[in-house]
Formats: sequence, C-alpha cells, structure tokens
Amino acid sequence: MTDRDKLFAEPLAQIGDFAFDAEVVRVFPDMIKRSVPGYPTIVETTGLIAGQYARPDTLIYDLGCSLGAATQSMRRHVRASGCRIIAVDNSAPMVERCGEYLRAQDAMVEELTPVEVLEGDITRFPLQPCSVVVLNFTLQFITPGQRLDLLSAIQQALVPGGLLILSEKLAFADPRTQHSLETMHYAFKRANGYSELEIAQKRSAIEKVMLPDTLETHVDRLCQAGFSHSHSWFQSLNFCSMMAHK
Ligand code: GEK
Repeated sequence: MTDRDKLFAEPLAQIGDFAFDAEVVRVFPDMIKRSVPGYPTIVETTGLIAGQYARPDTLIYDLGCSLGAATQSMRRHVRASGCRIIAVDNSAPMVERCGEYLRAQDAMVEELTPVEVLEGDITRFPLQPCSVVVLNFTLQFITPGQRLDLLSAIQQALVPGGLLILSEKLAFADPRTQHSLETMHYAFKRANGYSELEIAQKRSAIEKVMLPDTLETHVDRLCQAGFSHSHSWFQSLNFCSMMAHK
C-alpha cells in the first residue's frame, strides 16, 4: 500500500511547477492510477507486447521509468534469453524507490529478466542496441524541441524488427473533441475521489511542464525520426498508447 495522493487537497497560496520530488514519489502509484484512465491496462499490455518483440541478447529500455511499473510488467513477460532491462529516470527519489520495488519483486519471483535502474537525463543518455524501448507517459515531459532528437536516437538504437511503445496524454486539433474528452477526464478524476480544488490546482501546476501533442503530431514525428510504421493500440479518453516499428 502506498500513501493516498492529497498533495493538492488544501488551497495553496502559490502553485509552483509540478516536479517529481520526494513528496510526489510517496504518493505516485495512487496518483497515476487515479489520474490516468487505462493506466493498469497499458502497463500490463506493455509487458505483453515487450514479450513479443524482445530479441535474445539485446537491451530493453524503460525511459522515464518512475517507480518501474512498466519494467515490472516486462519482467513478468519477457522470456528471450540474454535480455536485460535498463530503467532510467532523472528524479533521484524515483530511482531510489524504484530500486526498492524491483528488489522486492526479485524477492518474490524467481528468474525475472535482470534489470538495472539508472539516474540520468534521457535526452542525453547513450543508448546501446535494443529491441524494445518504452516511453510510458514520459515524452510529454520532454521539451518539445528535444522530442524529435530523442525519438531519432531511439530509432537508431533499435535492432531490425525493434519496437518503441509510446504512451501519452493526447491533445486534439478539433476544439469540440478536446473539450469532450477533457471534460470526461475530469469526470474520471472526480469519480476517483479528486475534488474540484485538487483538479484545478494540479492542472495549474502541470500545465507548463507537461505539453501533450496530437496523435497526428506523434505519427508525423515518428515518421520523421525514421520509424517505418506507427499506430495506436489503445485509447481511453484522452490517453493513448502507440507502437512505432523500426
Ligand atoms: C510508469 N513510466 O509508471 N530524463 C529522465 N526522466 C525524465 C525526464 C528526463 N529528461 N523528464 C521527465 N522524466 C512511468 C510513468 S511519469 C508520468 C512516467 C506521469 C521522468 C520523471 O521524473 C517521471 O518519473 C517520469 O519521467 C514521468 O510507467 O507522472 O504522468
């Protein structure tokens, strides 16, 4: 059990930019489950997809791993021999707690895919040959001007037949679609126990650091980065997951 997210429950005199600090780490599993529609399905299916695409003796990257939910799922599904997972995040408290969770998983289950958790900035992280890369709700936190370079570096590191699994909150070009799905997302949050105040304060905190793109922008950018084909495999309200093939 982790703590319940009450970070924005009381009125705040000043709302600073959202950061993945120790306070957020403490409540993160509860926060992401109550905020991202479809998150448990995306995490579980990411493991399944990785199991299908992982090639023997290659690396698998989980970039912006937070507490390693996608990594844990991949460890349950990947059976290719000689695979190793590298989980990377630039938040020191996330990396520390992620390591604890993965050690707990090791203590409970035998013969899981080996994993290493590293603190690092994924925009400057040298990637080795890999068969699967996961960006699970991470690209949206990368400065828009750096997104293409990151995707190009991933495309180049992937071995033939390799796959990027990219999950993101979406924006929509049509204002009616934007309004309709955003309204439903707030309804989802209210149904999960967040108050109007919590929803409004979290929105102010995150709007400058998390910048969603449209699905069309993602598909165009993945094409520019050199991926041969990309498509979505899941959407719940304004949250989506895509597969991009080398
Ligand atoms: C999950 N994937 O539960 N370099 C490394 N990490 C970064 C960077 C960067 N430049 N920028 C942001 N992060 C996870 C959820 S959360 C999504 C991912 C969310 C990290 C940041 O520290 C945070 O841990 C993560 O990306 C985004 O499957 O909270 O909505």
